[in-house]
Order: sequence, then C-alpha cells, then structure tokens
Amino acid sequence: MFKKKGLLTSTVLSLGLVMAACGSDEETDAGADNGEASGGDGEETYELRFATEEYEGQLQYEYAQEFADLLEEKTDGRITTSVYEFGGLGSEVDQFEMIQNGGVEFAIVSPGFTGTTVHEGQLFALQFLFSDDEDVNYEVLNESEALNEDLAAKYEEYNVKPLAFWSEGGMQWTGHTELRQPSDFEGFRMRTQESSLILRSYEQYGADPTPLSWAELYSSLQLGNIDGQENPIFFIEDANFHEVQEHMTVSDHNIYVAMTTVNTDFYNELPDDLRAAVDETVEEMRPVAQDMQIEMNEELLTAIEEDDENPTEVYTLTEDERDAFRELAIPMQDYYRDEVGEEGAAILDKLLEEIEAAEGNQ
Ligand code: 6CS
Repeated sequence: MFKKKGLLTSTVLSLGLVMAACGSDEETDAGADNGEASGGDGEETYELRFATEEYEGQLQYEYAQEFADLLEEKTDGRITTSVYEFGGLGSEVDQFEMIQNGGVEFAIVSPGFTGTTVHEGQLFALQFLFSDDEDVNYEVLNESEALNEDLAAKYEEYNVKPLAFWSEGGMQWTGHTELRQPSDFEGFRMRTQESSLILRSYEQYGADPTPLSWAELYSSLQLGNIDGQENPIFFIEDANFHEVQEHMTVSDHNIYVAMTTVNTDFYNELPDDLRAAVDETVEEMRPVAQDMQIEMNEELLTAIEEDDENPTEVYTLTEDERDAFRELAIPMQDYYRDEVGEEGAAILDKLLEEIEAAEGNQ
C-alpha cells in the first residue's frame, strides 16, 4: 500500500532550485526573503520547503507530504510546501544546519544527528528508556513537558522549534552474525548516527561503532566494512538493508524518535492565522503518524520474513535476553547526566517520571 522507490533513485535537487523558493504576493516577486511574504494586504502567499531524511514511500516523506497537503487545505492555498527527499540537500547533519539558518522552513530531524550541537537531544539514544507499551510512548511524546518544553527550549537556542516528537517504531538490530546477547557485539563493527552517547552505548556492549550517514550504509554492509546497524523494521526493509544482512534481531531496545521542526524566526514572523494553521496541522498529524508507523512496520516485517530471494533470519529476544542488554544500558543514563550537565539531567529525570506516570495510567 505504501509507494516504494528503489534505493538512490530519488530526485536530486540542486540547491539553486531550492533557494529559488520564496514567499511572495505574486509568484514573480523576486525581492522577498525565503519563506517570507512581501506586501501587506493580509493575503500574502508562502511557498515553503520541507526537508526530510527519507525517500518517497518512507515514513518521514509520507508524513511531510500529508502535512503539506493539510496545511495547504487549511490556509486555502496561501501556504504551499514542497517536500524534499533525502539526498538533494546534503547529509542529515547538513539538513540540520539548513533548518537552523532558514535554508528550509520545515524539516524532520532525527535527534541522533544533532548530538554534537544540542547535547541534551542525546537522551533519545538511551536504550531501554521508553516504555515497551506503544500507547504509553505515544502519550509521553505528545504530552511530555520535559520534551515539548524543556528540551524544545534547548533546540530553540539554535533557531529550531520542535513542533512534535513522534515515533517511527521500535529499533531493531541487523547483522552479518546473530545478535542475541551482549557478547555477540564483541568487536562488532556497528554503524550508528552521530552522537557520542550512541557510540558509547555500543562500546558498553563491546562493539566497535562507526558513525555514518545512512546514504553510505547499504554499500558498507554489502562490502563488509560494517557488520550491522539499528533501525525500525520499515526502514530496514525499504532501504533494502535486509538484502545484505543475514540476521535481524527484534530487540525493541529503543524507539526511533523523529522531530517535526520549523525555523523559529520564520514561525514567529508568520501572521497569527497562518501560525494557528501550522499548529492545528501538527496536532492533526499526531495520530496519522502513529497509524502510519504501526502499519508500515507490521507490513514490512512480513515482507522481510517472506523474502525468499534474500533470506534473513528473524529472531525475537526473550525478556531475559533483553534484560542482559538493559543491565548494561541503564548506566548510560549517568553517562548522559555527566555529559550534559544539570539542566540536561533535570530533563531526563522529569521524562523518567512522566514515563512512569503514563505507565501507571494504562
Ligand atoms: O538510520 C538512519 O540514519 C535513518 N533512519 C531512519 C529511520 N530515518 C532517517 C535516518 O537518517
């Protein structure tokens, strides 16, 4: 049901084309700044850009496209938004820079690529932090003060406003070899996103982690330069990693959290009615994103299991096996506290309380 595209066949955008997009009273108004309308009759129109880290058919892109359509509808066409697939705007880290400097107005950002800037965002790399109950996590991501206010304020220092935190699904491991207990990671060349906490977490298991853009991951796995990686199931299948990995471990050692972000200056300067339309769109997209990720992850698990041409052995960890990893992962919360200092530690502590309270509510 979800449209699929072959790997690396995405539209390659030139930066020049992207930078040509601007808001204006008339399409030909060349004087307006990016995303900013000129003129003052109250009926300005805006042509915006939305960067994603994934391809058409994958979650972030499909989310962004639905977001764009909804926003256009709500504003009677005054806001139109072009959604960009991963690749044309550079690496994930480059895209995070673009949302900071207004090169794009909206972006989906994975916190795993912001760890060297917003250190507190590394809390999403803490394994076994969130609940095993998807409903609890949905409630926490939507309602947490620790995330939506305290952590969001840390991103706002860089001119980036997180509008929503949402899950792309449980994180699973794939490898050339089986991964069932921490000792299986001994010397394992693990691909990670760019955050010292992620690297450190895998070193705890004895692995040899390497940060890499996902653009280079398939070939690295195929060539054997990297032994394995972590991602939600839909992404493992859609990016074809299962083709070049013999084993997949359903570990649910974390959830993959994505952030819907807007450039803060742009957001603050929007007319009130249009800003309200953006806020409404964000709210209405919450259940849409949750349904999409559940459906995609379920559907593509079956696809991996039934792919006889590229057989991948799928193994689900028992609770005892998960506990062995959990024991090594929990001390990373202290590492995080030491790394990010008092304010970051307070964010983690508040989040832990919120997760516990939400678990009690279920
Ligand atoms: O592994 C990664 O880096 C990529 N994974 C997902 C689920 N989305 C984009 C991200 O860059």
